[in-house]
Amino acid sequence: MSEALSTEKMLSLYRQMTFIRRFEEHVYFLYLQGEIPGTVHQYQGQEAVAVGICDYLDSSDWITSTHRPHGHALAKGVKPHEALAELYGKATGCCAGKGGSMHLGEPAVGMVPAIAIVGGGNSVIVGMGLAFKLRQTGQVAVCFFGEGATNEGAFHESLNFAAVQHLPIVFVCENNMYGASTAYNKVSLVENVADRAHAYGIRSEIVDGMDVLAVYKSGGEAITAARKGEGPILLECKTYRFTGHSRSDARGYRTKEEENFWKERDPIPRLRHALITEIGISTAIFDEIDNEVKAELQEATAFARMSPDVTPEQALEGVYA
Ligand SMILES: Cc1ncc(C[n+]2csc(CCOP(=O)(O)OP(=O)(O)O)c2C)c(N)n1
Repeated sequence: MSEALSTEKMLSLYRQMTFIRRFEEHVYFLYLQGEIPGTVHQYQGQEAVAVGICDYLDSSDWITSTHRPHGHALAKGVKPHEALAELYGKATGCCAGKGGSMHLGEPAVGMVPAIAIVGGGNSVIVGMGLAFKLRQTGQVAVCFFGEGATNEGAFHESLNFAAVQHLPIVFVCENNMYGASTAYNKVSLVENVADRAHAYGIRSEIVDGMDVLAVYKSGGEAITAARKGEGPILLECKTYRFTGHSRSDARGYRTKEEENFWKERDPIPRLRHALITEIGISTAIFDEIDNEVKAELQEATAFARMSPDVTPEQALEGVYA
């Protein structure tokens, strides 16, 4: 366990991961109840990545996200009740009910509404990084993407452009091993995404994405370096999604043994265990966190349910052509 982090900070990371886990479980329940329309791509298992990275960012820094954005949004500071209202398609949602799950985001907290086109955020991030560099604001741009995006042209073009321009960008690949049902090792002979960075002359690192303290440490170093003009940097966080890709995924492309292997590395019990055994945190603290999270989710659900639907007139607001 990292000795540099305060107990307070570690408990905060634990709370954030727990919140995202419970939020996702609750969203799945609401989705099965038919309360949330469309489909959802869930983040259970990957919480350490969003939390470890976003906790280090300033509110003026920006992120881009993917079709799997709930964890990124909550970690970057989108308010849970506005995120949930967005999933319901309500007018009080963070995108006024027009984005839904796959376009969750909130410019006010530094998150471009998520882009569901695989590799889409990789293109947008270079424009953002270039603007930060030209304006000399000291802001950093973080691009979250899956390993599936690394065979898109946009991934390569954006890495190259960001590299030659020395942009303040951290590319965070969440390698959960599968792009939908396709295993990464079936579509790439390069074992690690991190190795691909060398082709563009930039730094990269492989990080244990199931360990929030490791992500926080490596993410913090990368963000600090990017802020000093030493970007871009690529982090490959090795992680696993505990659920299927989206709805109706029976997960026939992976074995129970493999799933169990990764569940044993679940970042939440892992940090909890370390806090209890190495710092002596009482289990009562975790019960307290669980109760607070549950209450916050109940309030958010009540808010979303009571919120008004988007009217036909509102649906036309923000349409430019
Ligand atoms: C350009 C493009 N091609 C295909 C899709 C359909 N699609 C949505 S998610 C996905 C898999 C993406 O895998 P990865 O990037 O590894 O992210 P993960 O789902 O593992 O988080 C695919 C193929 C898409 N949205 N965009």
